[in-house]
Amino acid sequence: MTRTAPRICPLCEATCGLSLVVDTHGGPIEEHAEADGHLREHVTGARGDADDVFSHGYICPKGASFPQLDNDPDRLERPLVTRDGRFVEVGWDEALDEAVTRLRAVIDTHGGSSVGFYLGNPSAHTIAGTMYAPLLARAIGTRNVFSAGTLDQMPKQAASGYLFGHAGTFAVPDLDRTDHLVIIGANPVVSNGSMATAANFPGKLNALRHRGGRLTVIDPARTRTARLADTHLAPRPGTDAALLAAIVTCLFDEGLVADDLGGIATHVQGVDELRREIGDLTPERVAPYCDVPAEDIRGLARAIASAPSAAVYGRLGTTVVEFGTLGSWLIDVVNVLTGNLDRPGGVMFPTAPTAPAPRPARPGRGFRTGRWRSRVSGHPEVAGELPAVAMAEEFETPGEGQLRALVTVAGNPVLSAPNGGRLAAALDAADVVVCVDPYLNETTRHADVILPPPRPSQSPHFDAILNNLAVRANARYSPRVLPLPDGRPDEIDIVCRLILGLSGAGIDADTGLVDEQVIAATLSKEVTDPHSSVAGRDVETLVAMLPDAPGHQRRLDMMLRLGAYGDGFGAREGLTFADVLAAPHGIDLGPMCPRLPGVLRTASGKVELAPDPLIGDLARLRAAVHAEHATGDPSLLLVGRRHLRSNNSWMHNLPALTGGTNRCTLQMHPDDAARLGIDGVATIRGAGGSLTVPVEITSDIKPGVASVPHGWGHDDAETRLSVAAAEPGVNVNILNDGTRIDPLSGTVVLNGLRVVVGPA
Ligand SMILES: Nc1nc2c(c(=O)[nH]1)N[C@H]1C(S)=C(S)[C@@H](COP(=O)(O)OP(=O)(O)OC[C@H]3O[C@@H](n4cnc5c(=O)[nH]c(N)nc54)[C@H](O)[C@@H]3O)O[C@H]1N2
Ligand SMILES: Nc1nc2c(c(=O)[nH]1)N[C@H]1C(S)=C(S)[C@@H](COP(=O)(O)OP(=O)(O)OC[C@H]3O[C@@H](n4cnc5c(=O)[nH]c(N)nc54)[C@H](O)[C@@H]3O)O[C@H]1N2
Ligand code: SF4
Ligand SMILES: [Mo]
Repeated sequence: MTRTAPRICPLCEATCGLSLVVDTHGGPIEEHAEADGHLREHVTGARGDADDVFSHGYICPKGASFPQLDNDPDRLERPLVTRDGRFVEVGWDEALDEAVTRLRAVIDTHGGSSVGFYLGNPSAHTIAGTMYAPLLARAIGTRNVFSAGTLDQMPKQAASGYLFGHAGTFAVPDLDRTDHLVIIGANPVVSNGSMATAANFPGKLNALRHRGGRLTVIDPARTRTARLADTHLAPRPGTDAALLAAIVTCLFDEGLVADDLGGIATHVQGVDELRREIGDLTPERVAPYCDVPAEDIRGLARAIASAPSAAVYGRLGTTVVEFGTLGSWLIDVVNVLTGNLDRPGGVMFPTAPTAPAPRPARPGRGFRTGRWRSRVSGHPEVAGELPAVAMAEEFETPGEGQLRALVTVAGNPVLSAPNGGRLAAALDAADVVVCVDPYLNETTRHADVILPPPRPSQSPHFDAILNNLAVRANARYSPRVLPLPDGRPDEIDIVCRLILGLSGAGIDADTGLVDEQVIAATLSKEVTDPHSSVAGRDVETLVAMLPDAPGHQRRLDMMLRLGAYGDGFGAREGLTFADVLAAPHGIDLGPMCPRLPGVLRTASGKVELAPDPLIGDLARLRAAVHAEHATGDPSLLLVGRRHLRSNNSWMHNLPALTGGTNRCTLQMHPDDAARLGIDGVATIRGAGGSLTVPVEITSDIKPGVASVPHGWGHDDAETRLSVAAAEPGVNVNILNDGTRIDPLSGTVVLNGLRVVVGPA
């Protein structure tokens, strides 16, 4: 017998609705279940949910592999702790108690900041990661907070912070209505989009073409996305900030700046200063550096300016690069100057149903970095985080404030970050490492305690973060599809019990206490805000209106009711959590709407187009543009790539996703291969180390560029990834010594790194 159940896919930012097929006879899946006396139901299939209001049935190979992920025999079911240098399975109370006692001991002796906290990518896709993990960092009491953000989007956060006043306020391309989409350094046909939550990105690109719109792709590789483009420009990696600066100078010089900035000029300041400061970075000046003809840059500037609407969108090719924050800033500068900020078809600010309801415009405190600094290299804090690549040195370097312990939630920095070997050694030497993670992998194998979350099917789901990036507002909640076995904490419970343990309440305290504190604090603030829908009301009365339900649902109800579409706790018609729960395929809340000026929190209350730190960093860009470029340089510039059947470092263990074209190879142009005498296998050397990799020769890669995917290198015998180990690949991040950082965001350079390639 089978039944089906809707479940939002947690495997990428597209948040597709899946329809899971559940075998209700129970499965022989793994021995533990039998030992526990559970004959469990299990998930046997996943289809796209045709009724899902956001994804309308779309699914990709990763989503289709949900059952294999859920049933993966290598997934940890019980906590592991080290005893005499080996991992042993223990019960939940013992593992949690050990984690808390050992972390407490470090905190009591050396202070909260001696414990580091690393939050990895999948945390953006879980309730535990979005609504609870930040509270765990606070309970530890540490300023040594790290995340995959400084391997990814932090430059975009910093740029958005300077432009709009808050590092979480993002302008997202209005994919469904734009007339000209310009994609820079992203491959959404494969990645399914990032920092722009849209299900069926490939379908949206096709729809753009069908309605007569234009697609421009800027990428040194002719990716699957580039193949759909009307125009494909292939710049030298790392040079996009210069190319964008040249578009800006061209807009100014050719009088292409939109009248009244498309109607938002009163909300923008700094246009004249920008024009002055961007100066000589003209298309002709940057063309040799970018290796893109000046006429192509001018042509693009004109095309963006003349389109009825246009949206410039950048991702990893524009962030994990030397000028990541400058590039992210200039993307939105082009959007502003061409009149495309905050208008349909341009880039707009989404309104998530759980975000606080929009308030009237008011100047904010603005965005600044460096409220504290990393101890060893003095990196400034950015959006509350220090660079992930600084973790190893913070462990290695003795002295006051040295890192002695680490808590990770959903991260694999030993593979995903440069310096993996150094970090691994540091973790082995640490007093204690606690990982909340379902796998014994390259990072968690250095832990003292591993606390595995249950299967995705046993976890509820709500996208509290990704809704802030959605091209169409929606509210969707997935309850657990399979029940949790007795005594098995879910990830919310695991994180809450760590919080309660560290805060002194004890690991056995009611986990709902964590939520009640957040609820009380949030509502106490709301009732004193004259612009809140609950201004002046009594907190206890409001709390009493929340459902008698698990803590996360009570919080979601509060957030929804206070949000833009909420009922204001009965003050108006609107959403409650009960409405969302009653709509298993979700509630569509419509397209993005204009949000200026209310969304701004800069000190001026305007979009600040020429912030000092960015203007200041132009000197570094100018120096790179003007530097002499040696001809005949034997080195190549390394870039990354993604594959439809890969997900960073952690899905190579699913048979359905491995093999075929999903291989860890070095892709390079035939001219380079001939010049360097390479055939079959190559050796790559970078500042951090060297690797031997199979080569794929393809004219889809620009000459002078080498493309190698990340997340491979599963050859550590101490891990438990039996499928991945059979085809381990190599860890490309070994090549990177992690010393090149975008100074404004603390983000390490992963794309555009110089490497030397030769025959193996
Ligand atoms: N299937 C799959 N989907 C994923 C992931 C995955 O691993 N697999 N990972 C998820 C994650 S964590 C993220 S952050 C997103 C990333 O989403 P994307 O950014 O869309 O993914 P990438 O494939 O890294 O695309 C980056 C592109 O930038 C190009 N590039 C590299 N350097 C430069 C440069 O200097 N300039 C320009 N213009 N282009 C450059 C590369 O050739 C590549 O095509 O994908 C998410 N989705
Ligand atoms: N060279 C190079 N390096 C890169 C990139 C690149 O393009 N090139 N991309 C970078 C990017 S964009 C990113 S986002 C980072 C990713 O960096 P990380 O987030 O550090 O690494 P992931 O590979 O995503 O590993 C995710 C971890 O989460 C665990 N996990 C999976 N599901 C869950 C869950 O539900 N709960 C918990 N608690 N754990 C879970 C997995 O077992 C795994 O250990 O890598 C970066 N590294
Ligand atoms: S695109 Fe694929 S991985 Fe991403 S949410 Fe949809 S089904 Fe899941
Ligand atoms: Mo990412």
